Amino acid sequence: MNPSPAPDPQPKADPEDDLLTILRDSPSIAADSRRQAAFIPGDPARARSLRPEQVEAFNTQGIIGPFAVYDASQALANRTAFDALLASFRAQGKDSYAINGFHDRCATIWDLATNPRILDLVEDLIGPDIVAWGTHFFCKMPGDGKTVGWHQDATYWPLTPTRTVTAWIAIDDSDLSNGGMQVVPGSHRHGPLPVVRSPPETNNLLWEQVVGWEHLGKPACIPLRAGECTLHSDLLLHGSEPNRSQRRRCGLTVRYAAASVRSWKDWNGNAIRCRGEDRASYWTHNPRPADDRPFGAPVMFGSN
Ligand SMILES: O=C(O)CCC(=O)C(=O)O
Repeated sequence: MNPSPAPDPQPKADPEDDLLTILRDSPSIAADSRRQAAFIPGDPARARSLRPEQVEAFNTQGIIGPFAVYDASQALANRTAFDALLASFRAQGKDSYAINGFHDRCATIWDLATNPRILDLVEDLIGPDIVAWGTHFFCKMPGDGKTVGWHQDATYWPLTPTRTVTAWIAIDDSDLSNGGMQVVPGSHRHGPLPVVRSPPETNNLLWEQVVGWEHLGKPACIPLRAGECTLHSDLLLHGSEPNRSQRRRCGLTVRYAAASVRSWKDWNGNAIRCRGEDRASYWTHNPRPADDRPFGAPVMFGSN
């Protein structure tokens, strides 16, 4: 009997085709028809605090910084205040990521979120009408094994259009060796990217990450001294590794949106109207709390 003819060799897979197939077939919560998800560039011609080329850099890279916001003694005061907040959360049995959405109850956080220097920078990127709708300390303790999987913030936020800029304000010095945030510059221009579940062993603080992120560009980390901040787009791909050092790495993220942004899930309820106008009075305004009351349930807006 004649042996059956050998099957034609499979055409060699093109890695780019593979990536496109993976992207196309992945379960995704990234694309949502309710979200107008396209990067909205800042206007370099209208920049007042940033130089026009810094606005251009934000438009092309999706992140700019570092910016020195607090001097050494103010940075120390920020850290001391955060240490006290963390101690009270830990006394309630909570972990170092639990301080999420407490700007309505903690003057320390409210003051950080309304820092005029940061608002000046943000204004040049999203315009003069600014609300801060979320705040979250990402605090990696020494030796903390948690990662933050590669993600785009906008995926997790029921907000449209994608016009939120995050200030990542360093409470501690932050760099690659203590799990500093990494970004893929330019990735904000890909629009929403599909995500897949992360296996448990990745110890991902989020539960999933962007598929094929490693094909989208080379990761970069902007080292920050305590008191400095970066500003990043809600479509920028970013994440972080475990803290393999003995140095704590804490940063406060403040989410600033143009007041014209809308939510389809009532995420307008815990904001600070920071600057300019909110003509429709859409965003609630939390006035400055008298002191720090780090108690009660977290408002889990934007836990990523
Ligand atoms: O601080 C980190 O490691 C991640 C921060 C982050 O995911 C964010 O700013 O959205």
